[in-house]
Amino acid sequence: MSKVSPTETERCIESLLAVFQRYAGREGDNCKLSKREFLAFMNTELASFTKNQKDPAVLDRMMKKLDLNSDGQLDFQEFLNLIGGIAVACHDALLIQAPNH
Ligand SMILES: [Ca+2]
Repeated sequence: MSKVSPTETERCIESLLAVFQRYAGREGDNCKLSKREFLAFMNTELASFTKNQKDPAVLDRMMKKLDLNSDGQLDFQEFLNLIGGIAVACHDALLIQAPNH
């Protein structure tokens, strides 16, 4: 009997969970991203974004803004706010490129 294969959306969610766990599991609390884990994530997974940032304090400010409960770490909800924000920015950029759609 073959298992029902996951949908595209389910695979996206699984991927986000897997990526979060991979970076959060590097040190300390494996359910939260420390500052170093956040920087590793940004510089590896979102390198196309980070390499265009001339100001090294940008990531510091992002981390502070994302850390809603100010515990110095990003939990999965806070991480999803980052992903959601980037997804919205990408979506907006697509709308600017194709104003008739
Ligand atoms: Ca936090």
